[in-house]
Amino acid sequence: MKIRFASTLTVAVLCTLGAAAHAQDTDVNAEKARANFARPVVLAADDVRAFAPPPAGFADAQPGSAQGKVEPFTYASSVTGTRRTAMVWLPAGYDKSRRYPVLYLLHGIGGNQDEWRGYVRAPQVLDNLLAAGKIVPMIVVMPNGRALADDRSPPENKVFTPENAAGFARFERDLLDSLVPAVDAAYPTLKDSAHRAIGGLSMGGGQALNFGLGHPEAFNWVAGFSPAPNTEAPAKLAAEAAQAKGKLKLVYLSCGNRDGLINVAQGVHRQLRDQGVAHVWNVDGYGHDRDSWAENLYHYAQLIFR
Ligand code: FER
Repeated sequence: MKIRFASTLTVAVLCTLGAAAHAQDTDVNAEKARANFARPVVLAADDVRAFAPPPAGFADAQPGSAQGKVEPFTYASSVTGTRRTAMVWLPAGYDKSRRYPVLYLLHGIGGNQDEWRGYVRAPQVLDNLLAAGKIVPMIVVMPNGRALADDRSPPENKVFTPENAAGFARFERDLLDSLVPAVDAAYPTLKDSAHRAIGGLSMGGGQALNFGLGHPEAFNWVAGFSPAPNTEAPAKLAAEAAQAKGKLKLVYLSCGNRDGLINVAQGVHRQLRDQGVAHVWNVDGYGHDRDSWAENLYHYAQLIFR
């Protein structure tokens, strides 16, 4: 009896530790997600805009802006054993004899490699910025961040499931071991961490913070836009960021002040602040939607690779 109790306790403790480390994998369901989105927003004095809003039309195709090219890129994933597809934006004037820094943009829980392109209109934002001379010419990779053999966007009733969320956690190794090396082999990239940035929206914001701050040897520019509850514990992320201080060039955090998930970003911001890690903290007036993500891409893209 005693032994049995002890082993049950051990199992319980191990399970608890496991759940804490991977809360995002095991603890996901639609009811919980609804409750998270419905949380009341409580704003502090420093939860304010860091930038003036972009000019009207910044995310629309403009007659004066040369367009980059968006193409599919497939690579072999060591995580899923399948070939997976990312979308790649190549800047207007792309020249294979030059070398470019690379920004990786990660999508949300229901999205795929088309979300940044189609829903957020990232190519239009980037085309306009480049035409205005406001960004460094760069290559932008928009992967599928759901590292599952079937990585299609799930039907609505399967979005908030442990299986779908687990694919987002598994993407860490896919990104580091398969995608980044494949991109660096196929495109004329600058292959050091000072020339590699990561950013993501919502579930992808959590991934970008988790993977980026955990791997300063891979990414020196890190952004979470409206990061979701898959975000690791803020104290852990801030400690990683503090440790990476010499390498990290920018930590960028944003959220809308009408987004029920803002407590996630606020938690990370406050830990970064309290642990003395300089960062951008931009709270705009939007909800959990493309308006916030397009604007924050506009701001973040101008700051990287400088
Ligand atoms: C949750 C609420 C939202 C959650 C994830 C999300 C993992 C992600 C939203 C998105 O990517 O848009 O409780 O749990």
